[in-house]
Amino acid sequence: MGKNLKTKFIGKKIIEFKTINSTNTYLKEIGNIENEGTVVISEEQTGGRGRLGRRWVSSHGDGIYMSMLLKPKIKVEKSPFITIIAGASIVKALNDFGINAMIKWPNDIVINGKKICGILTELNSHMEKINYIVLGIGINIKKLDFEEDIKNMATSIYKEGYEISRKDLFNSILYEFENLYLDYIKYDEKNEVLNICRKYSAIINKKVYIVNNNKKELAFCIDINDNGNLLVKVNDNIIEISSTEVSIRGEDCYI
Ligand code: BT5
Repeated sequence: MGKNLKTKFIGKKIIEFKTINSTNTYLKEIGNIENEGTVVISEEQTGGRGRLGRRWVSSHGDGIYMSMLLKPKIKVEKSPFITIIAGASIVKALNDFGINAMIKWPNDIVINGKKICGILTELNSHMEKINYIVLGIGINIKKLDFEEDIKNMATSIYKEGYEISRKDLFNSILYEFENLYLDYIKYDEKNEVLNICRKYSAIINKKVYIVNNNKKELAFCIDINDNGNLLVKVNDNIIEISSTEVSIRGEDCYI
């Protein structure tokens, strides 16, 4: 990994594993001593993690399991947008390879309504200062069989009829991410990210369930606003939903 990478600093150092519990957990342990841009990648994860203590199935050789270290000099409250930037860069990279992928706001990428990718952003901060952010990305590339509990909602790029080299996709995601990330942290520029998120949204103009702490509410998705938050209509009220800690589900399917 890393050959032909066109980035300025992301992936200049890549730490590769055959197996590891979780690339996010590992990078969090060394986050203070490594430079911004360091990437950890593994062939498999034995304890891959999703959000809120959920798991991420990461079987050997079937996908990309990677984490990158970021040290942006921005306010803590501006950090959730980094997940949105990651989603935009992944969906752009995939579509540029001719893969018809969409974003299920805020952190899933789907093909034909099923999840192929999840993003887990973890923050280490002290008072109002960000020490570092670990941005974890898991992508199903070749996996054909999924366990019973996720069979109906999970798929892979290959299973949906596309072929792509793991290395090309990795390089392209890092490149797209770096450009959009630098625009955001240097100039607070979000337009391109928002345009990508709107263009490839799997939920705008659709009815979905908003799931939060076991509460499930049917809502109509109107737009993603300039903060990267979702605007929905529930019983004639327009509500803004922040990207932290909610899940979205389709009316009668995953999305
Ligand atoms: C996520 O959480 O989607 C974030 C996944 C992040 C994984 C990367 S891999 C590299 C880095 N190191 C880590 O340890 N993690 C990151 P969430 O939105 O909570 O979704 C988790 C849910 O997705 C699970 O509860 C399952 O229902 C489903 N799921 C688990 N494994 C999956 C898979 N391989 N493909 C599709 N869906 C899966």
